[in-house]
Amino acid sequence: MIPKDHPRYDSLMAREKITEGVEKGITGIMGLIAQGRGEAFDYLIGEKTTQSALQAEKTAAAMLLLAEKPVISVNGNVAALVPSGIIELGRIVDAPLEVNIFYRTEERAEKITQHLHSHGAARIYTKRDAGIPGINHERGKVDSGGIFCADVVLVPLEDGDRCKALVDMGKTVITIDLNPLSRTAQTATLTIVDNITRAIPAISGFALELKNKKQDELHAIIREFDNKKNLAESIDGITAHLRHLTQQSPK
Ligand code: PTJ
Repeated sequence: MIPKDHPRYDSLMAREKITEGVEKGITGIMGLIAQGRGEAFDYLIGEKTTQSALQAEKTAAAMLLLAEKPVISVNGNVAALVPSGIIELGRIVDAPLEVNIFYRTEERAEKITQHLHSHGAARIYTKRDAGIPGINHERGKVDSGGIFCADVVLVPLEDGDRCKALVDMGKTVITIDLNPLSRTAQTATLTIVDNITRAIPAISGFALELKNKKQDELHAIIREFDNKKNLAESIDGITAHLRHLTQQSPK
């Protein structure tokens, strides 16, 4: 049992959820490595949502609200870390979920689907009857009624090839990735450099705030956002945080 006042409570809880996910057969073993990499970047960021991430989260909410056919892609790490959060976000922006995993086994895909249903998910795309052009591995197979025909796709903790292929299909691709240098972060239409455990509730919060705004206002938020500039600010944020830490450390 991790005490709530432990200075790294959130990070340790995330570890527990991921290891529990592996034990239940929801999260792949590679998910542990991905989590470790994410943790390292979160440490560099300062384990908090930065101003640039908040800007990206608000823009993501506007994009999802304006979408005609938004879909949220769920993999083994996402299902373990934020099952209720993505279901709630899907409900607010009217986006069904689609289970799409990189290290695919039918058994794990089915367990993730059941896990999401047990948390209250209503609509989950599970068919794999369409292919993303240019992606030959398992993750290229998607639901013809889901990701394949979506106009806006939220793909957190994604692999670079598929992110690029979805952008090449003309979709608006939103990703959440703690590593601002990853291929996914660099190729998505909109990159949120934040921990998914903080990003999903933040996007939901903005979506609730923006839900009743006029479409023009939502378009203006998207127009004003520059992903390249925001990514550069995220990298600058890491440098500034490290400088702050070195200035604080005893000489
Ligand atoms: O369940 P599967 O088979 O689809 O596999 C999922 C993983 C995540 C294992 C798979 O997609 C993978 O190997 O991903 P990568 O290539 O390791 O990329 C994951 C990215 O997500 C890395 O850049 C990490 O820094 C980042 N990341 C990891 N944990 C978090 C994160 N970003 C935000 N929040 C996190 N908690």
